[in-house]
Amino acid sequence: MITELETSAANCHPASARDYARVEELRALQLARLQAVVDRSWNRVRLFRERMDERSLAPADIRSLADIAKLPFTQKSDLRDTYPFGLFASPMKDVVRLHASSGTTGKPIVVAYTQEDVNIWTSAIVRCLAGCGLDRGDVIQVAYGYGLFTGGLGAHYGAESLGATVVPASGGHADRQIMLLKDFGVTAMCCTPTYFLHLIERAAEMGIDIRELPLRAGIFGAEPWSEAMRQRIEKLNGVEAFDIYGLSEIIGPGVGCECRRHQGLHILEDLFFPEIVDPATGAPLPDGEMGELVLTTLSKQAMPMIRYRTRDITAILTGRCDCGRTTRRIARIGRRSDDMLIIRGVNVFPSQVETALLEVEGTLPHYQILLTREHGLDQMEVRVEVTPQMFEDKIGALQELNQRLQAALDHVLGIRVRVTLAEPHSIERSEGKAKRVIDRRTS
Ligand code: DLL
Repeated sequence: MITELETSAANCHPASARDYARVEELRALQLARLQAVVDRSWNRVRLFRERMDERSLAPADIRSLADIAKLPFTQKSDLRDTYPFGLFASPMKDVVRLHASSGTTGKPIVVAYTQEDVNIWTSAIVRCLAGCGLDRGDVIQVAYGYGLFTGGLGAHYGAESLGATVVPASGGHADRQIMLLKDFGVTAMCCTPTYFLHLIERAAEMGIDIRELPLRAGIFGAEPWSEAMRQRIEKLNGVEAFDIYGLSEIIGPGVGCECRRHQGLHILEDLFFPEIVDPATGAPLPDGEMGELVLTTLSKQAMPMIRYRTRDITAILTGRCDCGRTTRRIARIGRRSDDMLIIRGVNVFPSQVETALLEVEGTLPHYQILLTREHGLDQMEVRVEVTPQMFEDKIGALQELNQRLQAALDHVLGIRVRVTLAEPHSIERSEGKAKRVIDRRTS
C-alpha cells in the first residue's frame, strides 16, 4: 500500500514532521541537544570525562555546532575496553534493554537503552518506514534476526508503531519465510539485501513468482550493497528497494534511510549529528567529499556516543532532496575503511568487485572473493555464479563471459585477478550479513 510521495510537512506522516523542519530551527535544536549530551556524558561517563580533561575542555566550551570538532572521538575499541557496561550513562535500574554485536574477535560490544531511548528509536524507524511510503494497512515481514542483533526488534517496534501489521519472522527458514510472504499478503520485507536475493531464488524454485504477490517494498540494510544490486532486485522482482542504515553503537537501524526519490539516505538529524572526517587523520572534510562518517547521538540517554568513528565511508550530499525534507543526506555506504584489501600493493574494496561483476550480463548477484598467497605473492580469485541459461550454454559462451568479467575487473581494480565461473547455487547463501571475503593468506 505504498502511499503518494510526501513533499512537505503538510502532507507527510505525523511522525515525520521533524524531517521538514526549517534548517535554522533544526540547527538550534541540534546545538541544545549536543550541549545536553556532552554535559550528561561528562558527568556520568568516566572515559569521556578523562578525555575531555586531557584536552582541558569543559562542557561549557561547546558553544556552537562547529565546536563539536574539539571533542574527542570514540571508537569500537572503547566499547570493548570498557566491556560490558563502562560507557553507560544511566543506572541499570533505568536500562530497559541491552543489545550486543558479536564482532569477529573476542568479547561483543554491549549497548543499552532507557525506555525513552527505545521510544525514540521506535519513532526513528516509523519515520524511515513512512519515508519509504509505508503506512497502516501495510503488512511488514521482519526477517532481520531477532535477539541481541538490533535489526529484528528495532524494525519490529517501528513497524508496529507505524500501525502496520508486523510478521516477526526473524532470520532463517527460507521456505517458511516464503510461505508467510505469500499467504499473509506481505507488502514490505525488511532483511539484508543478500537474504532477500536468497529468498527470491528459493521462491522461484518453489514455483512462486514474486511479481505476482502484493510485495512492493524492501527495506534493506545492515550490509553494503551496490546500486547495481538495487537495479537487479528491482528489475527482476518489481519491488522498490530502499537502503536503511544504522549501527548498534548509535542505536541500531534507523540512523538514516532513503526516501522514495532514492537520492541518498536522509539522516535523522535531530537525533544523530553526522560529520565526515579523513579516515587517516581524523580531520573534518567538507560536504560532498568522501570520508569516514562520524556520528554523535543527540538524544540517547543510556549510552550516548560522542563523535563515534563508524569506519563507514560516505559523503554528505550537497543540495536538497526533491522530497522536501530538510535533513542532510549521505551517499550509499559502499565500503568501510577497514574492509580495504591490499593485493600486491593495490587497494581493493569488495564493493568495487560487486559493481564490476553485476554490470556484466549473465552473472548472478552471488560472489565471493578468495585470497591466497602463492610463492609470497597475493592472489585474488573472484568466484561468481552465472545464470542457469549461461551455465547450460556452450563452453565458448562461458569462456567469453569469463573474458568480459576479467576485463571489467581489470578496469575497475587495476590488477589482474582470477575469475572462476561457478554453478548457480554453489556459493553459500547467508541469512544475515553476507561474508564476501575469504582470506587464506597465512601471514
Ligand atoms: O547492522 C544495524 C542495522 C540493522 C542496520 C538492520 C540496517 C538494518 P551492526 O550489526 O552494529 O548494526 O552493524 C553496523 O553494518 O557500521 C555498516 O558497516 C553496516 N551497515 C549497516 N547498514 C548498512 C547499509 C546493524 N545500509 C554496520 N549499507 C555499519 C552499508 C551498512 N552498510
